[in-house]
Amino acid sequence: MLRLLTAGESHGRQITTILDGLPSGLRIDREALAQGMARRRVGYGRGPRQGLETDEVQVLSGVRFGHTTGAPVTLVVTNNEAGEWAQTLSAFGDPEAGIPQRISRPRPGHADLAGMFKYDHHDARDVLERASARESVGRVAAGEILRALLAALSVRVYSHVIQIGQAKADLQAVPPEEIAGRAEANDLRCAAGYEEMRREIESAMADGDTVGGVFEVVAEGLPPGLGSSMAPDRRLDAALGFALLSIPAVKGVEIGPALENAGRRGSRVHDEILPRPSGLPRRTGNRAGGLEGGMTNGEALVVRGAMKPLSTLRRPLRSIDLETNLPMEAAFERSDVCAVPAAGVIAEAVVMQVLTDAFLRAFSSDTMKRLEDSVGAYREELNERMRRAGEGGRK
Ligand code: EPS
Repeated sequence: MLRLLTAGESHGRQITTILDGLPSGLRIDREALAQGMARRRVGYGRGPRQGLETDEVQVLSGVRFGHTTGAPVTLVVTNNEAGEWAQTLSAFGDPEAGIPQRISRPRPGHADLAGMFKYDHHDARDVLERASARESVGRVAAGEILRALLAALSVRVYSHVIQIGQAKADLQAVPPEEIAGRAEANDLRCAAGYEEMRREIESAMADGDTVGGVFEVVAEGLPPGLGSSMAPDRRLDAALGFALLSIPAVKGVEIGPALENAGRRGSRVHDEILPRPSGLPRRTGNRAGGLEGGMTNGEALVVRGAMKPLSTLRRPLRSIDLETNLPMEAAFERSDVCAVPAAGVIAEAVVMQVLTDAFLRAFSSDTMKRLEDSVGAYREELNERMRRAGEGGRK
């Protein structure tokens, strides 16, 4: 229903995003868009690049006087350093003219080696410019537009970091309603365990190393029934897995506490269903992470992503030079020590893409007004059903 395409090199002139399939009449707030972009640059342990970029989004099509028209939306984020890279990444320039040395020593863990083989490149630059997580700036820009759409449907999406290296957030003492606010207030985007996580980054930094971690994305206010159990490719779990694994360096996805659930008995995992005097039934917990049978179940959606440590190391690992086949240290360029906080923000964007798509499949609408009305009517239908059931039970 929703189509999204990004283009642009990490150090090229710009990252361009085209988002197609949005209903008309969605209000886009320029200030909210800018604030959303700023959240991705936050993060202790990020490299110098984040201080150089402002990530200002230019909206070049599909929005008129602050509202979507129904046409494809084009979003452009320019790179502030593009001038310095103009010759290196020139479309038609002379390849010998003052261009830095070719990168022929692939970094273990990066796309360099497989990409150079696959595309027959002799300079890893031709691979890494697109493998770079800079691309995610475009998806976050699109995500901020989708955040407005979901907010109009009473859905709120946030994220927080739950682990960096060996340091895990102990959330036992944190009231769930405080998690988002706490995460927003620090540069690791975590709701607990800040000092321990920061020490993990400092220690990796001191060693010329990198560190990964785990983030959690939460979506509240979803009605039951988004996604489907009727066909494997319509399961929302599958779409979420695909989306999260499309973020560079994300190697694992968990729906709710799935790994912990795998080691428990069913009676200790499944959230019992209890009646409420009005409205949808109450659940005794949310160990399902808000998904049952490939569909939202009306509880908060909780998905986690595990990010491997970044593969550009200041103290490089062993590699080879692909031009000579001799052992060499891997190439190094300035890089980040930890990007887990940013990955959480990117994950919000891709989750919002999946959720918007699921809404549009269930309530296909050309205008925001019709979409809001249809979703509202569906929510009302469910409440009415439970009210009638309650009347039947009391007879
Ligand atoms: C990245 C390497 C770094 C990061 C970059 C992703 O860039 P550079 O090599 O230019 O310093 O800063 O992330 C971003 C630019 C961004 O906006 O997130 C990589 O190799 O993936």
